[in-house]
Amino acid sequence: MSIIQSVHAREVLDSRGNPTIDVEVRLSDGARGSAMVPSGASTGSHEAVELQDGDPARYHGRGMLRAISRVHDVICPALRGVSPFDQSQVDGMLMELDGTPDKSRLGANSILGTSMATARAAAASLGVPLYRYLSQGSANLLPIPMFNVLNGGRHARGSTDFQEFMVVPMSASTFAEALRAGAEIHNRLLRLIEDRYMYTGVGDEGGFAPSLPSNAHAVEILLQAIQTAGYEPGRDCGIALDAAATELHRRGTYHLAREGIWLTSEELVEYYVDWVEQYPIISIEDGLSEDDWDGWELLYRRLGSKVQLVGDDLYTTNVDRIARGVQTQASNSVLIKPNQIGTLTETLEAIRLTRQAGWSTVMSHRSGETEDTTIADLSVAWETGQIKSGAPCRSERLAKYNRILKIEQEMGADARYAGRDALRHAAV
Ligand code: 2PG
Ligand code: MG
Repeated sequence: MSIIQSVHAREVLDSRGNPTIDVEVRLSDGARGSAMVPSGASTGSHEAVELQDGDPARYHGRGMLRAISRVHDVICPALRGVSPFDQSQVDGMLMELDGTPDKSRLGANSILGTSMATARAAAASLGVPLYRYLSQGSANLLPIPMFNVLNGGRHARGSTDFQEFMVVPMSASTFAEALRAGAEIHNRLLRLIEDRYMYTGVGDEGGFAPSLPSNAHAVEILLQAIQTAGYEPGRDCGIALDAAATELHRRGTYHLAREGIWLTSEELVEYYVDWVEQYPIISIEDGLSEDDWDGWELLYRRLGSKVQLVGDDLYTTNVDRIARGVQTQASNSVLIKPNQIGTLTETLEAIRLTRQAGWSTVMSHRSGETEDTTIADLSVAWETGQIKSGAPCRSERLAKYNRILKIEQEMGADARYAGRDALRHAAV
């Protein structure tokens, strides 16, 4: 059986032009696997740590040389000779080598890069695609995509307070059709924004970022784009929000700067209730901030029976935090970001726990991305049912959607598309 021969890391740049790490694992049979790690902007404070150099003379402190030396000096010698086919053993060794609860010694970036590259090398050694390797050939469910066509918050300063306005094609019967709907709507939205605001710049995730008079204007213009593209809002397409409310939270209240208002948790929950009554909103992510557990419980009581409520900063893909959410009924869905926790094994544990609770899962990219497509294969292998990877615009976003397109074609008649069924917590 083939064994790990070497682990090598290099510094590359992500979609914001910031350094990130690219790890390559080589096996004794000549097979190789490599993976690049993404990076967030609206990061939750409970996330595993991305190790950066902190040297202001290089990339303003964001260099990856320390993370690279952790791979070469600590990880590579320890993994040499280990089987790449036992992912949980490899990940367990990485966690032990790190020895901290937040992966701050080796860095979640060094660890995740190695974890993903190991899986890729193992799949390459067996000559199978990653999704098939990770599911032992059993997975055939393709996720429903959430396209972030309007960007705000930290991903597009000067645009909306809420970070993401996503369109979710619900009536499509294949992933390819859903992607077409997303692209057509994105294109119509471009025309509408051009006509009205003469501004067509995009944010970090490829969605437009006009300076709109209010947050509600974003929903209104999106509804119009859905209609002019020939789809019916609420029937064909729903709207999903990521408020990223941790970023709006200051001294116990939420600041909506666009509207010049400060809201308590209770008032913000009523704000959402109002929107859900007016608009076809099927999913709200991070409606409240990362430690506002009481606010989350209230939101769940008010909207949990008709809207998917997704915890991102709240859970940070961490089983302890998800367990607390399940116990207190804080939401009904979890956003899954491998780099928030640091290994593939822990990511899968988070998915399993979420599913056991009867909740839904959404696989997610980060705002700082690369051409790496691992999350596309993970969403299929682990049947997350949903994925968000930004707008159907900019290649680091499309790389993931295009990868799922190819997987759908490769599966042929065996492919099942999650579609509306994935949105079981949304009254659609
Ligand atoms: C989010 C993500 C991805 P970031 O908040 O869900 O869209 O953003 O990577 O900046 O945390
Ligand atoms: Mg989020």
